[in-house]
Amino acid sequence: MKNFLLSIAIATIFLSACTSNPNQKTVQDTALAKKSAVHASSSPINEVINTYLQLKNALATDNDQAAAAAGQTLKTAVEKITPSALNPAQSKIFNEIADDLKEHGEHIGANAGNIKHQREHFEMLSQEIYELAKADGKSGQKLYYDHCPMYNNKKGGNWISETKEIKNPYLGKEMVSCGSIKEELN
Ligand SMILES: [Cu+2]
Repeated sequence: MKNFLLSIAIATIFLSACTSNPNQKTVQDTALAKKSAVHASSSPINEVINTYLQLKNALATDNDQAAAAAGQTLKTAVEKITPSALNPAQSKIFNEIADDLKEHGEHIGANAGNIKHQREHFEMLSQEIYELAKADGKSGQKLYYDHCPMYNNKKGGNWISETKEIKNPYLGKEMVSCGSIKEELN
């Protein structure tokens, strides 16, 4: 009973933290649009990460078509990587997750019209991109590891972002500013 009451209290805190304000959102959207330009980079790992960021931004605006296109691009970007060209830390992680990255890219690419399923793959993909981004520590690109407490019936979900502002790829326009920064990378 005590635990039950505690979880209600926690849920209430999350709910109030995530209440969307339509007026505020418009101002935020404009500010975010100006800041969302993704850094260009020559590193093959960065190409994968930047494609992931495009996918994340598509999901944050509920754009399943753009998400599908980014998913396909991500798969292609992963296929282009030669593991031997990476540094040892990167290539170890890459070899472990390459097949999963391609699978998630493929499923997201094939599921325009089913954004719920795209987001399921995105949640798993985000964990792998997090590990890859950590192994890519010298890229110089500032990234944020964000957390949404509400996704998937409050099991929560994480994602990587290039902006300090929260743009929630799981809840989209409904509650785009819901979430918090867990960790800053690079
Ligand atoms: Cu699938």
